[in-house]
Amino acid sequence: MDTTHPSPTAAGSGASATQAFLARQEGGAGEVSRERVATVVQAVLDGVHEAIRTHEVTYREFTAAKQWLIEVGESGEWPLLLDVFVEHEVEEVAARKQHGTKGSILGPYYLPGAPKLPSVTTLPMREDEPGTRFVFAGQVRDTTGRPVPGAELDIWHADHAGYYSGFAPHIPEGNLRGVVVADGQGRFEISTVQPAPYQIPTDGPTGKLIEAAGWHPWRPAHLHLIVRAPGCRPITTQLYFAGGDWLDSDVAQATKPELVLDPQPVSDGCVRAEYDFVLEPA
Ligand code: MBD
Ligand code: FE
Repeated sequence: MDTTHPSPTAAGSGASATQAFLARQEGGAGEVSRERVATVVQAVLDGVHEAIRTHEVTYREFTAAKQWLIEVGESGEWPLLLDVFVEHEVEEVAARKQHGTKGSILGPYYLPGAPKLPSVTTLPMREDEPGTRFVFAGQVRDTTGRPVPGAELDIWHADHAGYYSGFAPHIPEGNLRGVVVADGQGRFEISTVQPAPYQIPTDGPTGKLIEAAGWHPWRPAHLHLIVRAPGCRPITTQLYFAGGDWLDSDVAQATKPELVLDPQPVSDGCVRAEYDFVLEPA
């Protein structure tokens, strides 16, 4: 494991995720019925009460929890915390009714509006972008096996040190992000660099909780993708790397065996992996 690079700061990542979330305008649950609110919120409260009874939670602990929750909000880490510890369960429930390529969680670091790129392309990167050159190629098909021409692969990933552009001050805007438009046969070939595992920032409340509980703060190296095409249900997913650190102990519990790439060496230190996506009708 490479631990030589500096740890990302909470201010640089977790906090900016609140801005990104609010900018996407996903907020507002106005259409949820009273009955639904009462049922789900009561179930959540029942779980909290049960934990308090079972573990005889003290006033000291209750006060510490309040203090910590205030810090989560003030530091802007609600998206980070919820995506790390809760989103995987929401995704698995949604996946019960889905066909095609397996989904995974969106996470806190998606930025819409990345530039469109041709089907054979290199992701925007620094002139001296460090890391192993990595070519990711494949085809997008529908559930009947037909190619999906012009499918879009909205892709974003961390750099070789685990930092995301837009969420780490030293990375240029738009780095390692793009919307790749597949060709008439749904094919694509994306050149980039291999991402490193991601470490939850240790200096914010999410990191402090992880440390206080003695858990580890790591996600395995991954690519994020939203694959979309007209008439198809978009797939939000992630792809991982065979043999990589933390693959079997993702802090966000978002890995699936079907979502693991196995890049092979091709030429002068470059690796290549193929993956085909299957979209179901919308
Ligand atoms: C990430 O990069 C990520 O993908 C998730 C789900 C949570 C925190 C950081
Ligand atoms: Fe991520």
